[in-house]
Amino acid sequence: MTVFATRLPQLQAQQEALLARKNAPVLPGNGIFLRHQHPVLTADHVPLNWRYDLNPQTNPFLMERLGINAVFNPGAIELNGKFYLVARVEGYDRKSFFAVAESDNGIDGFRFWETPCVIAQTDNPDTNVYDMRLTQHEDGWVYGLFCSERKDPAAAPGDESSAYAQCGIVRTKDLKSWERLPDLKTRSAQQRNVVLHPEFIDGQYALYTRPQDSFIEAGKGGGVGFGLTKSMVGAEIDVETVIDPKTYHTIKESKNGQGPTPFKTAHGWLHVAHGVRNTAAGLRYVLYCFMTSLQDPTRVTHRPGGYFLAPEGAERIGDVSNVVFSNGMIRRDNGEVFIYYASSDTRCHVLTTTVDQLVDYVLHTPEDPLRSDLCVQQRIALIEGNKAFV
Ligand code: M1P
Repeated sequence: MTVFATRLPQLQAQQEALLARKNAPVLPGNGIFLRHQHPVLTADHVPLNWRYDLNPQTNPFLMERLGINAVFNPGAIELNGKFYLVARVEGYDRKSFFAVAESDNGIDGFRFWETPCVIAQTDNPDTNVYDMRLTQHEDGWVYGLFCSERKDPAAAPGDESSAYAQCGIVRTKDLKSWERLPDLKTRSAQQRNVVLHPEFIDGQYALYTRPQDSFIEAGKGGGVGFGLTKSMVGAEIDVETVIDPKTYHTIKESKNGQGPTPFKTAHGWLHVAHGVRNTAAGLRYVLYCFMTSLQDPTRVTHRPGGYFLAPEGAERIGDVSNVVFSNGMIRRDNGEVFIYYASSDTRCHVLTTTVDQLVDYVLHTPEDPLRSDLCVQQRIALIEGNKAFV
């Protein structure tokens, strides 16, 4: 038996077992959401024919010639009863691209479609694309807003690291053909984490932005911004207002950014975002929530203190360790909410919860009082209130 003939059934059996693996919630959870036992998508879920040359003549050792490093930061949408993730798939060459994976229940059984998404280029080709946010807009299109990264044209000679991030835009009706629109224009030096609001505001398209000074550092920028544009074809934001700023000695003291598309509740728009702080071990990314007013989406009405989700256990380790990041969330008609998140820029997971739980969490969790002595008072009030019950 040749090496090729021995290895192929092994690889196929291993992958089929992974794809068929059932997921289950980790009980009892924290009352806010349930984590699940297994990641929903990993590099090992990527079809073998995207990674291996399956011709025994040209690849007798069945080498993985175009390896996949990570699958993370997926956009998410439910369409016609199916669940779709548009994942960031990153090759060994560090370039990422988008690919759709489909599941019947949103919890397990995700399988990639036959080929990755083909995204047309603008006049200025993207070097790298990532972190697509999908928004089913009331204009009838599904928009995908993503980060388009290119080498910083102002980089000094010899500087091969400085990058320039802007917001790329595509739209689709079926997740199969993607119409590329011109990149978003804003007055900010760099843009990442741009998300389209699902409804018109004052007859215009509303976008959450994240203005920042340089590729990694938010600098004078940072915070979740908000701006309006008349059209998504040649989208341009003139006035960008920071509605949720980064804040000293909190989970978002270095930078923050809107996560998935927010969804509407009776009490306001419910947002999941990421907050970043710097530590001796590097940047730490966590998720947090906030709510904005239905009448004025630039007004934050509720800010539960602290993080909503932090990396735990095996989630803490990966390509960029100590990171959880989310840009995909599905609010189902039956009130369930699935939040997709990636851990350490390596793999994708799901959290399940409900609109009722998230609203209760956001409305009734106390705000960060921003000082230790006030945190002690907050905790003593909780202990005192509990005396009748313990
Ligand atoms: O490596 C962690 C994350 O870093 C970036 O997040 P931000 O835009 O807030 O700096 C993004 O590149 C994201 O993809 C990545 O997960």
